[in-house]
Parts: sequence; structure tokens; C-alpha cells
Amino acid sequence: MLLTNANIATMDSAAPYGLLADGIIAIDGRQIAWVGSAQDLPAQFCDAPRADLGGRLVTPGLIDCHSHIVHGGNRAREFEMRLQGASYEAIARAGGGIVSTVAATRASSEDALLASALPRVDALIAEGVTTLEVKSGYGLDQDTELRMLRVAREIAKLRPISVRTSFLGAHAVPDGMNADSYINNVCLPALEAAHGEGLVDAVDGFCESIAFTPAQIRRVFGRARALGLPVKLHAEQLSHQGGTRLAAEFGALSADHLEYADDADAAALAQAGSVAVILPGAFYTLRETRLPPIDAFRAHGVAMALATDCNPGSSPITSALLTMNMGATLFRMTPEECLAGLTRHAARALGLEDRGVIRAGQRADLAVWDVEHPAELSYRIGFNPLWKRIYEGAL
Ligand code: DI6
Ligand code: FE
Repeated sequence: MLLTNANIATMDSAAPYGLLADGIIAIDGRQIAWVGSAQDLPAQFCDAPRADLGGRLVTPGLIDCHSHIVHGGNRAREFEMRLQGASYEAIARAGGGIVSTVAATRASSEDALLASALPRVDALIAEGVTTLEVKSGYGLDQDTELRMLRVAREIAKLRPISVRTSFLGAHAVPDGMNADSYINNVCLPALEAAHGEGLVDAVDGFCESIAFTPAQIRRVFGRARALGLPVKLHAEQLSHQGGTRLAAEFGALSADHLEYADDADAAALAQAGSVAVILPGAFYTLRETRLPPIDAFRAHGVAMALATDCNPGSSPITSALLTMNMGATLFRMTPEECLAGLTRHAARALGLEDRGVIRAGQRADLAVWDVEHPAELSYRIGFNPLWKRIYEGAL
């Protein structure tokens, strides 16, 4: 099949957005077979059926590389409390925050978790998202952590979306346990069990004063390494703990949040080839003021991804497009950086080489937008110009 008369943001060349005007994409089965200018179409494709895109913009399918989209309940009540002045940390210390979602998630069956996640997934799909990362981390016991990951895998069977899972057992310390014994007696055995069931694509952690120290995360990463699993880390979100450098030391796929990261952290990420995952939804929701060091990431050549961080506490957002707008408006990322953040660099943050750019041999996961210029995707607020979404070659 040929997609003709397309304005293609390949995200794969030195040109801004890798733009290719009057382009054609040839799709063979689930893959892109060829992409280029209309006049260069190889003879072998000339007789293929054509779909005229009317000059619309085609981008790679969007990739949300950081989400906690599977969870029980919601935290609207806590949202009210924060508006009355309580801080995120104070709420967490008072048994609210992550721990309250843990209670709701433990009380939810697999079916209930799935039923509550699907409408959120559908909202992302409606905006052209074709790959979604989903974390565990609201179980904090073996059964519930595994249940969350099974639900994540189930999503990909029920919807046209590719799901990558991250085991986030080291997300919070459950009530009545100390952090070290939780890591040793719950988190590490749960990781082994989840991996044994094929439920884990990567291992994540939350390195923060209200969560785990670098020394504790190091033990989790050590086990991940022993199991042959890549790592990523919530680092320097609310304070500087040294998680970013730990992540870099382990060759992490990504370090995420990073508001309190510094120049040396940026250098370490660059050296390790780790992606900086920027999460403006959490910054916005928590009304943070400390900006991630975007200039340092640029100066050191650190690839920046953007993601929703969809979660019931700090980022109850299910919009990839609004995430791009926030990346631009709050962090002064360019619209091109924002789009790369949800395509090319997001793929890297998940360790995926078969998607994120429009190129022969890549998966045919595409988004067709009724816009003239790709900057429009970051510019509008609350407007969805998706015209068609193509998943594994299917329109
Ligand atoms: N950082 C976050 O922003 C989310 N998790 C994390 O480690 C928040 C999770 C929550 O508040 O439920
Ligand atoms: Fe997160």
C-alpha cells in the first residue's frame, strides 16, 4: 500500500523534523518498505494501491515512554488538599500519596484494573499514540505488582497498541515496613517472579527522600543486571539525591523527571547514552518551580524524551499533545524537540530500535494529522487534529 501526497516528518534527517514534502510511504505488511519523494518512487511499488493523504502531515506513531496508567482509584481528594496548601511530600508522609493508590490498587481485581485503564489508553490512542510504556509500582507486594504487569500486557491484546512494561517495585515503602527489608524481602523476590513470568521489559525505581536511596536502588539495579534487564530511574524529581549518576553508571535506558539534575548529571547521561525523560505533566500538577536543566542537556547532547507520566497523583494527564505543549510552554523545548521527545527519543528511552522514525524497515506505526506544519502539534491546546492512525500497517 502507498500513502501518497504526504507531508512527512520522518524525524530521521538533518532537515527540521526530517521534513519531506510531497512524499510517499510504501507499506508492506507491518513494515515501512520505502519512504521518499514522489518522483523517486521505485518502479516496483508503482502498481500498489494508493491512499491519497491530501497533503496532510505524517509523523511516526507517538510513543509515551513513561506512564503509570494501570492503577486503582484516583486522588481527586488529595488534589483538593494540595490546593488548600498541603505539599506533595506532606501528603505522602501522612499516608496519602502513592500509598493511598497502593491500597486502592491492591483492592482491585485484574478485570477492574483493566477496565479503569482502558479509557485512559483510548485517550492516548485517539491522539496517535502507538506505543505505551506501563509501570507497576502501586502493588508493593508480589501479587499486586504481578497483577499490574499482567494487566499491562493484556492492554496490548485488547487494543491496537504496543505495550512495554517496567517493574517499579521500588516506588514507595509500604506502610509498616522499612525500606531495606522491603527491598530485600518483597521487591527483589517480586522482580524475580515477574521476570520469570515474562512480565518485565525494564526495571525502574524512585530515588528520592520520600522513597529510596541510591544505595537501595543500586541493589535493585544489581539484580536487574543479573537478570539481563535494562534499567531506568525516577531521579532528581523533588531533590538532588544522585540517582541520575547511578542510572548512568548502570547504562540506564533513561533517567526521568530530572528537575534537580545539574550539569554533571547531564554530562553523565551523555557519556552513558541514557535518555533524559522530561515529564512536564508532573511539574505542572505539583506546581513545581525548579526547571529541568534543558540547556545543559542540549549542551551535552543528551537526547530528551517527553512523556505523560500518567498517574493518579502527580500527573493525571492522558494527553500526548498537551504534554508536547507543556514541554514547549513550561520548559522552552522547541516544537521539534517536543515531537522528537514523543517519537525518536522516546523509542530510545525504551530501548526500541524498530520505531520512532519513518524509515524503510521500521514498523508501520504512523499518525496522520490534519495540520500544515508539525509545530501545530505543540502549539494548540485541547484540540486534537489526528486524522488517521496506522498501527502495524493497518489503517
Ligand atoms: N514520581 C511521580 O511523579 C510519580 N511516581 C514517581 O515516582 C507519582 C506517583 C504518585 O503520586 O502516585
Ligand atoms: Fe513516574
